[in-house]
Amino acid sequence: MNTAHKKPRLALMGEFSAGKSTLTNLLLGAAPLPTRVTATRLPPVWLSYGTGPARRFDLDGTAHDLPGGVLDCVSPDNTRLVHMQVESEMLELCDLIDLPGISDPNMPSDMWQNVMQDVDQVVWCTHATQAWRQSEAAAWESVVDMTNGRNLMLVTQVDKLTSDRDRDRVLSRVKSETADLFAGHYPISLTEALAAGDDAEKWHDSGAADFTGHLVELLIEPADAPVQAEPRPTPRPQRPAAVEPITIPAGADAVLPKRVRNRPGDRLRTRPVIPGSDMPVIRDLNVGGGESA
Ligand SMILES: Nc1nc2c(ncn2[C@@H]2O[C@H](COP(=O)(O)OP(=O)(O)O)[C@@H](O)[C@H]2O)c(=O)[nH]1
Ligand SMILES: [Mg+2]
Repeated sequence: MNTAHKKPRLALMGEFSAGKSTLTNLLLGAAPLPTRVTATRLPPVWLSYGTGPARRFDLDGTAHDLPGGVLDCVSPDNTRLVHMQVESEMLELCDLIDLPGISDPNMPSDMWQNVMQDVDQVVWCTHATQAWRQSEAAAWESVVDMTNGRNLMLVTQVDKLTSDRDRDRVLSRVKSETADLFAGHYPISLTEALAAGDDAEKWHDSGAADFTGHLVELLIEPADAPVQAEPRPTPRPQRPAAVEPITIPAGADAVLPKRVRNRPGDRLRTRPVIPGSDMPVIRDLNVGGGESA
C-alpha cells in the first residue's frame, strides 16, 4: 500500500460478472463502463476526478489517447491499464479502480495483482447466487494485507434470490465465513438501485443506502482512525417526498451524491474539489508516459 497520495484508492474486486462495472457506474452517477454478461474483458480501469482525456497504457507503458473514451480497441492483450477522468462527486472522495474478474481465464493472472500495490481499500462484490466461492476466499487472502482494512463485502444481485429466507441464509453464511475479513457486509440489488432514481424508499430497499453510507464513512475517516466496523443502518425513509431537492447539472445523474447530501453532518458538500491532475496512475504504477514527475 502506498500512503503518499491524498485520496484513498478504492478497488472493486470479485469474480467476472459479479457487478463491479455496474457498481462503478452507480457510484459515479455516470456510465463510462460497459456492463454486460458478455462485456469485452477489460484490463483495470482507473477513474479519477477530472476532465482530461481517457487514455490507455500499453504493455510497455506508453500512453495512448482514447478519443471519446471509447474502449472498443482496448483488450488485456494490448493494454495494461485504462485511465479515465470523470467529474463525479464520488471521485472527489477517492479514486476508483474497476478490476477484472479474479479468476477470469482470459486475463493474465498478474493483471489485477499488479494494481493491488496501489490500492488502499476494497469493495468485494460477490454474486448472491454463488456467494463467496473458494476462488474468492483464496484471492482475498492473497491481497487483504495490502489494504488499510476499510473493506466492505457487497452481496450483489440479491434480486435473483426470490425469497427472504434465501437472502437471509446467503447473507448469514457469507457473514459467518468472512466476519473478520470485512468491516461490513451488505446485500444489494444494483439494478434496483440504478432504477431507483429519486425515489428514496426504493434506493433504501435496494440496499444502496446502507452500503453507500458506510462506504463514505470509511472513505472520509482520517487514515489513522480505528476502522469503523459497525454497520450504520440508514433509517428507512417514511416519505420520499421529504427528500431535499437537489439541482443536478445537465448531463450528470449523480445517484450517490444525492443521497450523501441528505446525510446528517454532511461533509461532502464542504469538501474542496481536488482536480485529479496529479496522475497517480502514471507515477505510482511506474508505466512512464509524459506526465511522470
Ligand atoms: N439482476 C441483477 N443483475 C445485475 C445486478 N448487478 C449487475 N447485474 C448484471 O450482471 C451483469 C454483469 O455485471 P457487470 O457489472 O458487467 O459485472 P462485472 O463483470 O463484475 O463488471 C450485467 O448484465 C449486469 O446488468 C443486480 O444487482 N441484479
Ligand atoms: Mg466489468
